[in-house]
Amino acid sequence: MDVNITWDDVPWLDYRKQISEGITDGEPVGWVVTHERALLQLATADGPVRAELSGRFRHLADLGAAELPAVGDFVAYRPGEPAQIDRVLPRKSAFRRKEAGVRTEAQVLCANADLAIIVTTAPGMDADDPGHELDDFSLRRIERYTATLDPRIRSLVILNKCDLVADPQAVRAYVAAELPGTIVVALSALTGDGVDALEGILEPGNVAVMVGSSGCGKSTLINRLAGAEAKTGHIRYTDGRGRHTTTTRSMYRLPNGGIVVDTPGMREVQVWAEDETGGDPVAQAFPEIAELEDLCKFSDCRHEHEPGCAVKEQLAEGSILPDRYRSYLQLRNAVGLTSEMRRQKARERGRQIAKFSRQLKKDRNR
Ligand SMILES: Nc1nc2c(ncn2[C@@H]2O[C@H](COP(=O)(O)OP(=O)(O)OP(=O)(O)O)[C@@H](O)[C@H]2O)c(=O)[nH]1
Ligand SMILES: [Mg+2]
Ligand SMILES: [Zn+2]
Repeated sequence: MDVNITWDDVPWLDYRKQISEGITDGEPVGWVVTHERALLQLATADGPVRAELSGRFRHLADLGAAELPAVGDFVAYRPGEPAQIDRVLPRKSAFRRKEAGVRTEAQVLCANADLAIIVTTAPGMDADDPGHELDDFSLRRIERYTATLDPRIRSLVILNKCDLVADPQAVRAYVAAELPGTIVVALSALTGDGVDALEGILEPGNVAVMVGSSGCGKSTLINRLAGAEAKTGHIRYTDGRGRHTTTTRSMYRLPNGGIVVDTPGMREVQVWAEDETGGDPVAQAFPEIAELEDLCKFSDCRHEHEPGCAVKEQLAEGSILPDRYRSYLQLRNAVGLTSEMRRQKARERGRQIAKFSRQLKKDRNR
């Protein structure tokens, strides 16, 4: 696991400006730069450190009372070989994903990121059928990505493989019009065309996490951005079809000091409920709808059959796209369902944690 990040690259001061609680002065702190199963690699003021979770932390995590550290997390550790991680310091943001299936828990993919880069293959366009959706491309999938984002993380969409489309700027304009409020960049990771637009967005000290389906070109783009600085090749293997697939999450420092996290491709994005910030990720993914909500007659308007609904009015007038409206309702309802499942799970977990603390107390008094 060779990663080109040293403590000098770590945005610790920036983090401390935003997070002041839950940190003990003098306690050794590391930044998780990569992990392979239970073994984590930290960048620390004392150089690279190999670390694992302490037994107590692992137990709390098993109970669901603590979230496992992810790439980008600051952790407090006890030196050793390997060092022991006792806790994760408060996060300024968390990029989570929920696996397809019935689990109600989401996994943290990257912590403390400033920017999420949603990569997708550019849609094919032809004169008869503008917006014809080719293989990997789906507007609705992009909405699902933005609707699961922590509101504290900015996002942008990359249409990659533009060397394969006739008119990248027309494709970009089409996608931007279909996704109001979304920043869309068209480029080719292979030829490098359009990549400079992205370089201006990745600021020194900022952490960007790259997400998207397998094969959309995330690793190729990171290689392109990193130039001679890093090669993502060492975290790839070739599958039976000769493809290189990323299997771990790792971060790379770019020549300008920006940091990018590569992630394995996701097969499907599941929406789920997460409101630790009190924000509404679904509303955030549909700004043109959210900004009308205050104008509805009823403050709890669901924009379905209520009279005086400003959203339905704009829909009738054509300033809200029908597909966007449908997608918004669908995502909102899906999030409502997972929220209910999560509440049930949380009650169950509360009981288990109470039992664990009683046991700890009993052991101590013995
Ligand atoms: N034509 C073209 N091919 C590209 C471009 N970017 C990536 N590719 C190709 O697409 C394939 C997949 O690229 P990767 O960078 O491995 O994709 P990935 O998103 O990292 O995939 P996972 O690691 O599986 O999630 C490779 O064969 C790349 O050469 C591009 O801009 N244009
Ligand atoms: Mg990859
Ligand atoms: Zn309404």
